[in-house]
Amino acid sequence: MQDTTRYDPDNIFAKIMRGDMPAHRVYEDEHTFAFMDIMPRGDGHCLVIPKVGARNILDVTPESLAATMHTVQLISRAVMKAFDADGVTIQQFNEAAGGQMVFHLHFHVIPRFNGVSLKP
Ligand code: DGP
Repeated sequence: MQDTTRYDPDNIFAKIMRGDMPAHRVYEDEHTFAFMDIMPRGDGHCLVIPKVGARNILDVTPESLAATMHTVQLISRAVMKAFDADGVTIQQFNEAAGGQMVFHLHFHVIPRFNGVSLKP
């Protein structure tokens, strides 16, 4: 079940989704949205978010999570192809203690190249 009281509708990603803040959008469907990370840890670093107001993975319905993961797979394949990458890293953080900075559920999709480390 989703606890909407924990969700701040004025977080940055909600604003991007509403079009109130600019972003380099790369994909959108009925349930999900993807855009380029403003502080990329490597070439082609994208973020995938659900369109529902979910704070993080602790606070999302299985249906929204499934739709989001489907888009994560689609974007992973797309960036691998677009950047001719050797692999892809998927990252996801929950709550401040877990490394989360923006409190709208998001997945990092980062193309990876043999012998190249992620930027810090
Ligand atoms: P985290 O919550 O730890 O997964 O980090 C948030 C990520 O979101 C971080 O990689 C930088 C990115 N980010 C923060 N603010 C913006 C923004 O305004 N636009 C875009 N495109 N990305 C952002």
